Amino acid sequence: MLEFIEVKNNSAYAKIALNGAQVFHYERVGEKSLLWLSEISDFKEGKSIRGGIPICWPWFGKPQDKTLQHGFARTLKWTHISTDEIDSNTTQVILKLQHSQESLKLFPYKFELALHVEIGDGLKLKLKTTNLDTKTFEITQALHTYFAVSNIDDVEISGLENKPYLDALIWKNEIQKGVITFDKEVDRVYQKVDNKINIKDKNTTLHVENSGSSSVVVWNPWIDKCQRMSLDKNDMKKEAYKEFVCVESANAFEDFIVLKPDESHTLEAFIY
Ligand code: TA6
Repeated sequence: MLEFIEVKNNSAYAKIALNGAQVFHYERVGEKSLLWLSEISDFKEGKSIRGGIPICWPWFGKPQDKTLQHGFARTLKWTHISTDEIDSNTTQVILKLQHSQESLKLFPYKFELALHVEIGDGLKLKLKTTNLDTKTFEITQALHTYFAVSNIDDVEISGLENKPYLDALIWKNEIQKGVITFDKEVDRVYQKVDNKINIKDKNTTLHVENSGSSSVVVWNPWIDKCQRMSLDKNDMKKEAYKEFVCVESANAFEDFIVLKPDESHTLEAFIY
């Protein structure tokens, strides 16, 4: 079992694994968790939990290296820095990760990552990257959020109408026409997004507001890919595609971030 931080306050109950600084449970009082979590996910060091909010860093979607396609931040153990009540309804947890012999082999730069998680009526994540090196580096990144849904057939995502996106299934640039619904595999990187995204489920609508990011990734594996992943990774059931949709706050592909020595960048997602 992984070491994790538990937070319970007047507004919500959350759990954050030190492995990958991964928020994997967030439920507001009287509700179920907003985050989907695979019933058969592994909970072991060095592997990302299937569900919650994996942190993709220092790259997102590096196609040539499938095992590390979303970087290494989500599989390394972070340090718990602090847990503080910032008001009667909100708790802030801070975790950090710095370069190591292991990371330097994969990403040859000194860095500090700090994740601030605010747990209250909403869930806010701030991922701050600081360049501690003497050389400039660039990153892509994503807060790869798995939202629990009643049934993917009933889900409708709005706020991305008319936005350009890269269809990662066919590597083709398209423009979003109307709201997004699901009747097949969807794997899209929307660009130039600076507005609220709405995730409408049967009886509820969630909102995601980002800052320090202009990419939003929308993903559902649908039947065939879910089956392949279930067999290949054995961390989610074949029918899991019905239970979640990923709406990821990102800086992906052409929305990469360049940091000179001592510069920082913060990617923020607010879910409510
Ligand atoms: O964000 C969408 C995506 O890049 C999909 O293509 C799929 O690979 C998903 O991430 C999950 O990737 P993972 O490495 O966590 O299995």
